[in-house]
Amino acid sequence: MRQKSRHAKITMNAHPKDTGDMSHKDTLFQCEMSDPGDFVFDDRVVSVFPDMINRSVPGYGLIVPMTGMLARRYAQENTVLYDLGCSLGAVSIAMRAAVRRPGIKIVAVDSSADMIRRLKELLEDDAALKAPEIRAVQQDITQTSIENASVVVLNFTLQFLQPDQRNALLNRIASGLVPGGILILSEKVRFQDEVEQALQTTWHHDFKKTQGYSELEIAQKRDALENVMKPDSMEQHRDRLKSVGFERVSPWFQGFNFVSMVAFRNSSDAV
Ligand code: GEK
Repeated sequence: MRQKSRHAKITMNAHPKDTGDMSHKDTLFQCEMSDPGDFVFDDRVVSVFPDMINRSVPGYGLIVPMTGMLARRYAQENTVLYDLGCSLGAVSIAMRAAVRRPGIKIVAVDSSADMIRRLKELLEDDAALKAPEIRAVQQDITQTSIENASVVVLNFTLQFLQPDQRNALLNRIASGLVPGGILILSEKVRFQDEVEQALQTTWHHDFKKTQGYSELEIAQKRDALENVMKPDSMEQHRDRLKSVGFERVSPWFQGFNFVSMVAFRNSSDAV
């Protein structure tokens, strides 16, 4: 059943005021390092996270509020909305602002203790918007039980799981969705065609340069992410989603090598 009430205003600011005031400019990879090490979501990253993700992921500032808008359409009364790999809760906050259904619960999960600690502080400070409650949980999403879900969001998180863990998570998400429920999956993708891969990577680096990152910062961040973030191709995403029972996969956004898609259990739910 679709909502008939008038639409809530959907903010285009991916991190509304509640995450903005403590966020600093990302300068983590500015100094030359002999070995940048593996990227970790620790306190240093938390303090610059909104700036970092907005300047690194083309379209992030659009994807977050549009995820709220999609959640508004597909959220069902007395169900749970999951934000898996929530970081500072931008998607949860966008869903809370957009969704108008009775009995909704929002569960925001992240394995980083620093992220969850900061998210809890932000939610406590946030006196104006209390309902529905956002439950912030520190947990590895491979362990999260997904039950009675109408909307599950993986916003740039699946890519951080070991490739052999991705199928099992998507399987559990598919099983935990109520009829008519959806998965919103946003990922950095790689391209099977080498020329396309080179082209999109160049354009992404150009984007980062327009955002003020230097060649050194781009190179050092790329090295730090190399072992921890392993993007799949669109073909792999489609095949894996189909194999766990999502009949329809509808991409709705692409900004260079960053893609967002909606996956439906039943094609008939899509219209
Ligand atoms: C946003 N969705 O702002 N279990 C739980 N969390 C994890 C795991 C795991 N196994 N692996 C990584 N993470 C957010 C942005 S950021 C994307 C997501 C990025 C968490 C990790 O701690 C981090 O907070 C998040 O996934 C990825 O819309 O930084 O490119």
